[in-house]
Amino acid sequence: MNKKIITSPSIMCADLLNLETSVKELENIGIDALHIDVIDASFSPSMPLGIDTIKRLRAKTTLDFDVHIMSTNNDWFIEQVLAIGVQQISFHYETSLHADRLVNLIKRNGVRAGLALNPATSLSCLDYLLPQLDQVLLMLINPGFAGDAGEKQVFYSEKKISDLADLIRRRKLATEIQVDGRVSLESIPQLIHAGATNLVLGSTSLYIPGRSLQENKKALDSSIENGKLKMSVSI
Ligand code: S6P
Ligand code: MG
Repeated sequence: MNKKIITSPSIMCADLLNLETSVKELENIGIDALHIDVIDASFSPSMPLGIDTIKRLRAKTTLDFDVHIMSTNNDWFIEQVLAIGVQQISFHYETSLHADRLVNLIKRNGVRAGLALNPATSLSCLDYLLPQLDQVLLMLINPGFAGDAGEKQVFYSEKKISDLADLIRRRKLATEIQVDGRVSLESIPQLIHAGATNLVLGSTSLYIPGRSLQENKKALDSSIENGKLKMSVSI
């Protein structure tokens, strides 16, 4: 199996004072979607991007917008980003009273729907919703704390990814597995081998400080190739 690995740079790791230029650079090096973190400061203590910034960015690029909502008020944020015109929305299971209803709302608007899970959240919450989801976003760090250098990827990342990949395979679904949080050049081969199909790229891959975006992209491509190789050898 040679499944495409989707690359989703996390825009909050780009130069926030020169967003338009940063997005043009990403267009030039070739990536699949912009991962846009919407954090409300209540879910976790940060707020990198506001709704109006995302709205203005929409006018500047045709790249797909892959929105990751980290909020205690999913209904409001989902309505806001639907109005902007985005291609995929993931929201957190942990803050959803009516997850099924929100998935239906997103899909009714012709947008791909994803459910995001905190590292410690069990996959059992997917029992009934999985067939309706376009992707499951597995957080590999505690969401919203990416700026904290002490925040490490959880040790059970690969186990959780491969458990989810098994579940998807057994149920004959095509759900993407997006991984987010310290998805580093070093860990990417193992994450792909475990079953990750969509990589959120931040300070440990595409935005490693002190190197150009082009240099990081080259290293990223080879890391992804290593992951695919690892996978084909073990089949
Ligand atoms: C915040 C958010 C993430 C980060 C990403 C950064 O938790 O959901 O998308 O932006 O984790 O990547 P890295 O490689 O710096 O951890
Ligand atoms: Mg994210």
